[in-house]
This record gives sequence, structure tokens and C-alpha cells, in this order.
Amino acid sequence: MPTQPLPIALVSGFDAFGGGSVNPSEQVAAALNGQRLGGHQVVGVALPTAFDAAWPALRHAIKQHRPALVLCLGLAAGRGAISLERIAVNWADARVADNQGAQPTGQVIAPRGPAGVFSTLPLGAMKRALQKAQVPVEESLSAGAFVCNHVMYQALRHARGRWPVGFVHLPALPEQATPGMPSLALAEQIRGVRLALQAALRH
Ligand code: PCA
Repeated sequence: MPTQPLPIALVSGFDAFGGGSVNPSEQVAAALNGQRLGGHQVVGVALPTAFDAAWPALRHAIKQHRPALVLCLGLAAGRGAISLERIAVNWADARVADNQGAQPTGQVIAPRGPAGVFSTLPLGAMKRALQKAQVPVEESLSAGAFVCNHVMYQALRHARGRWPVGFVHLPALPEQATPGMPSLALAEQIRGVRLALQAALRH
């Protein structure tokens, strides 16, 4: 008898940006790609860190894989814990140029869209799972106003509650942290995202 394909959990990361040479989010998404987790097949994809290209790339992956859940990852250098983002805002305000040279400042993303959209992932359950495993975790009220927030906003609006969508920001890797900047080893980042994803899929 043919086996039923497992539902897909889509995990996205971003490529390096702003002069950096690596992005842990891309590495974590690649590490989880192909794994089976909580009765789901994980598909990990990398998105370009560019306002015009990131959401079309994620939308394409969603169309292709029809995921049961979408978890987007990005780097937030300077944060010391895995940050579960609560809300995406309808605002683009870049402090650095993206990978295509675009740098929108003070712009609404969707003129007819709501000011903010809440994550539809179970952040409380995800947070508890990481706390239990002693992975540094925090809830965050803003994913910023760069490409990460942009993708979170668009992905939530696109899903319209049909599948859960959320965003998790990751600390810098030890090798990329500047002096005094908090960081988290890649293995811990992978462990933390895996646990968070598992908790979300169980919910
Ligand atoms: N972090 C950036 C964009 C890509 C990434 O990994 C952000 O926080 O917007």
C-alpha cells in the first residue's frame, strides 16, 4: 500500500547580509531540512535578504510544498536569546541596504493592510519547551522593520489563518559576534529551533 506523504513544516532562513559572511538562520534551516519532526517532514529553504525578493521566494515555496505550518528564521545580532516574535508591523525602515541595494525608509508595506498582524504560532508552548531544555528564549514584541519583519507580515497576511505562521529571531554565532555581543553556538540554535518547532507542531 502506498504510504501517505507526511504533512510539511516549512522552515525558512536568510542568507548573509549587511556585510556579514554567515547567517545562522540559513544554517539552522539547512540542518533541519529533511528531518521528520512530530509527524511532519521538514523542508528548509533559504531566502534572499532583499525586500523585493524574499517574500516572492517564500510564497513560491509555500505554493510548491503546501505546508501545514510555516516557521521563518532570521538573525538578530545583539540579541542573546532565541526570540519568538509576537507581531509583524506594516512598516519598512531599513538601517542598512538589503542584498539588492534597496533601503526603504519609513514606508508602509501594504497601504490597505492592518498596522500589525499577530503570529499564529503557539508562542507560550514554544517558550516553555525551550525553558525546560534550558535554551535561552524570550518573547519579542518587534521583529524590527527590515526584511525579516517584511516577510513575517506578508506571510501572515497571505495565510489568513489557513496555516500557522510565525517568526523566530536567532542570536549571532560565536564566530560572528563582535566583542561584547551575546551569541549562541550553532548546535544550541539548532536544538532550540527543533524544540520550538516540535512544540508548535504538537499544539
Ligand atoms: N535578519 C534580518 C534580515 C535577514 C536576517 O537574517 C532582519 O532581522 O530583518
